[in-house]
Amino acid sequence: MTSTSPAAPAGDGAPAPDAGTRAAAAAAFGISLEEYLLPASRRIQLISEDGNVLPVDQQGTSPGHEYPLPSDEELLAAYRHLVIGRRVNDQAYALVRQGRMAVYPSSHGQEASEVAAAVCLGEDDWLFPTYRDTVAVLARGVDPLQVMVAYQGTWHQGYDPKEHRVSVQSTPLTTQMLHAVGMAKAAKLRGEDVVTLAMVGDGGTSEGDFHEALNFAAVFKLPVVFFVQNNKYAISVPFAKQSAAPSLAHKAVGYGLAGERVDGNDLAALLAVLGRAVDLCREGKGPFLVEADTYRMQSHTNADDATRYREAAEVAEWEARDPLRRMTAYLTSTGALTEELAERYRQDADDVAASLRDAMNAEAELDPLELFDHVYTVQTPQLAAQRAQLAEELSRSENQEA
Ligand SMILES: Cc1ncc(C[n+]2csc(CCOP(=O)(O)OP(=O)(O)O)c2C)c(N)n1
Ligand SMILES: [Mg+2]
Repeated sequence: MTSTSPAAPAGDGAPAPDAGTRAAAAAAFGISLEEYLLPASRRIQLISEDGNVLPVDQQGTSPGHEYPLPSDEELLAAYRHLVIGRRVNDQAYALVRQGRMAVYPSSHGQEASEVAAAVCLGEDDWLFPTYRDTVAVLARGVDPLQVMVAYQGTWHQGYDPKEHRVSVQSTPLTTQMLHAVGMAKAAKLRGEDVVTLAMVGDGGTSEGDFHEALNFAAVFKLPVVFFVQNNKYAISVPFAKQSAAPSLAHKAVGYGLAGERVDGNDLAALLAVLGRAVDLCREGKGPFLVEADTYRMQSHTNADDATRYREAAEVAEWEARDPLRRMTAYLTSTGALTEELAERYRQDADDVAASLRDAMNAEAELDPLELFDHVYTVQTPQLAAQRAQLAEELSRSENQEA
């Protein structure tokens, strides 16, 4: 991702004091610190809902908040992950209905936000996803089978966080934001060039951890991008009951970090905004808060029934803003997405879905005693007794079957 920062205004040639700070970033953009910290007055959107580039005066940009359109090449690479993500979500829903997976938090409608969060990072950067963000984890290159193991109800996450620099998908809300801050602080102390990106939902911004993470990151000028997917619901709680702030991106200024709001269903705008946020963090001008304006099209998980707390008309309104259809229309219109390429991506998505199906349909060989294995380095007497009791019960039932 190339930096979109304009060159610093011509000066006397002397380096600005504390050149890595947010004040230096504001000066380089030719705007005040407050203008740098506050989001642009409207959310950033580059591509219309029917797949056309918006006229510049409708993109929501303002001086210092300008975002060039990413190249077709960048968009195509990310688009492939959108196609796979949509297919994986459908497959996971089927597997839950068949009793092969315990649960799946839907990503349908949020794929552009999820994919952009993963692809805006460099190889050495770290992603901190939530339970919702499977598509982001996949876009980071983690093996789909390893990702899905967690939703089968096994005790482990399935993938090695260090291999792909992707933390475990956090279910306790917002804890991952503090982990991302801690990782960034450690990297800074070691002099390593690492940016961390923490994903969080609109509901998660009401947790105390959100406050602590933003404050600590801003005070210590850490290279962290906080990425809020405002999908308008926290299970059944609508956004109107979550926050009275003008936007979640506005929460940044109070902590002294920069915020921006972006159309969370516009892949191009997301890549531009998140890409710039990552670049600025890398230059020492972070941290950064980005709010994606998106929508959870399906229920919270398969265990939830969204028709009990929201209207079909609202869902239909968001259907028209679908991120996948929008990018298909745009890339087809530029000629970048040929029918042949589209077919290849569909085939890639079908292959991932088929391998998931095969793996999940195989009867897992589970050892119930494994439950006790990795809880303590030295097992407590109580656990040892419980393990012995279970072992005895299992051998009794095996003898009865024999
Ligand atoms: C600390 C904590 N409190 C409560 C929960 C229960 N819980 C699970 S998901 C959820 C809603 C989260 O909504 P949001 O942050 O908007 O994320 P979304 O599910 O919409 O992606 C809640 C309250 C939890 N997992 N962790
Ligand atoms: Mg939400």
